[in-house]
Amino acid sequence: MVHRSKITTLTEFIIQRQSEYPHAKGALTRLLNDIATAAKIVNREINAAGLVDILGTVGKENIQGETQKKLDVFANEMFITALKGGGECCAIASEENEKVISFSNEFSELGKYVVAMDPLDGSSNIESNVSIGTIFSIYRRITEAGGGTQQDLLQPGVNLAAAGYVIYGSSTMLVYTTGKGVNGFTLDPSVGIFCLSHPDMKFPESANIYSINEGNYIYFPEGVKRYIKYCQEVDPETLRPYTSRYIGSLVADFHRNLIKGGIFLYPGTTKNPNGKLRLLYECNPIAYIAEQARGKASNGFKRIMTIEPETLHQRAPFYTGPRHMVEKLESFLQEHPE
Ligand code: AHM
Ligand code: MG
Repeated sequence: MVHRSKITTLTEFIIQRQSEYPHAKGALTRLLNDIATAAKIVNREINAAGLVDILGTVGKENIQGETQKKLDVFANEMFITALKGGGECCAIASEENEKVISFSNEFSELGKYVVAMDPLDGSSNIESNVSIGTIFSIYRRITEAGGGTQQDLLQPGVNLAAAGYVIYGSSTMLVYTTGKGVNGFTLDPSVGIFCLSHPDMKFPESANIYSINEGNYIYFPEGVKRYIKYCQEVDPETLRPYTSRYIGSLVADFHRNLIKGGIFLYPGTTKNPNGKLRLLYECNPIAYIAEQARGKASNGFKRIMTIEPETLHQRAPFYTGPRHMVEKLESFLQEHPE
C-alpha cells in the first residue's frame, strides 16, 4: 500500500511537466489521462479473465489475418471510447481496424492529436496468464480541420509528440515519454491510481540479455544468425555468454530488457522479409522510449523513427536495446546483408 504523502500520481506528474511548456493548454495531459483511464478498465477485465466470460476468440480475424480474442475487441472498444469521448484526439489507427477511425463530431474534430495503438499486444498469451500490454503513439495532426485522416497517421516516428505502453504484468505499469526522458507509473489497485515508481528510466550500462524467437533461426538473415552465435560466445569482459529470455509479448520483453539490460530482436525472415511487428503502433513507440532511455532502435540498417510509413499496418524488422548492443547487431547485418 502506498502512503499518499510520499507519492506523485500520473496526473500530478503530467500537469507538473506541462507547466514547463508555457504555451501548452493541457490537451496532451488530458489525452494521456484518457489513455490511463481506458488502461485501468482493460486492466480490471484482464484481472478477471477466467472468472468472467472474456477469454477465447470472437470467431473473426483482424486485418492482419489473426484471430481476434474477446479481450482484443474489448480493449479496442475501451480505448476508442475513451479517446472519442475525451475530445483531444481526432483519429485513431488500431491494430484491430483496417482503416483509420476518424472522429468527425463537432467535439473531437477540434482535437489536435491522433493516436496509433495496439490495444492489446501479445494477446496470444492471454489464456496462459502471461504479461500482455497496450502500446500507443501520439502525433500532432497535420490536416487542419474536420475528422483526422490517414495522412495524419502516416508520420515517421521522429514526429511523435508522445508514446508509451501499459504492461499488465505482476503489477500494472504505464511507461511513457514526451521526449524528456522516460517515466514509469505503477497502478495502485487499492485506489486505482498510477503512481510514479520508476522516474527517469534508462537502460543499465551493463547488459547481458538477448531476446529473440530462436525457433525461427533457420529463416533469419545470416547477420542475425552470426550475432546469436556472438551472444553465446564466452567473453567475460563483455558479459558473454548472454542470457536468453523471450516471453513472446513485446511489451513484457522490452520492459524487462529496459530494467535489466538487454536487446530485443524481431528480424525479417526468408518467409516475412519485414518481420512481424508493425511500424506505427509497435516499433515506433517502443523506439521512442528506447531512444529516450539511452538506447537505440533500428531495422538493422536505418533508425526506426526515420522510416516514412506508407501504409497503416506496415511491418519492419525490429532491433532495440542499449545503444552498444544494437550497434553490434547492426555491424553483423552490415557485414552480411543477405
Ligand atoms: P500481436 O500484436 O498479434 O499480439 O503480435 C505481436 C507479438 C509481440 O508482442 C511479440 O513480440 C511477437 O508477437 C511474438 O511473436 P512470435 O510468437 O512470432 O515470437
Ligand atoms: Mg500487437
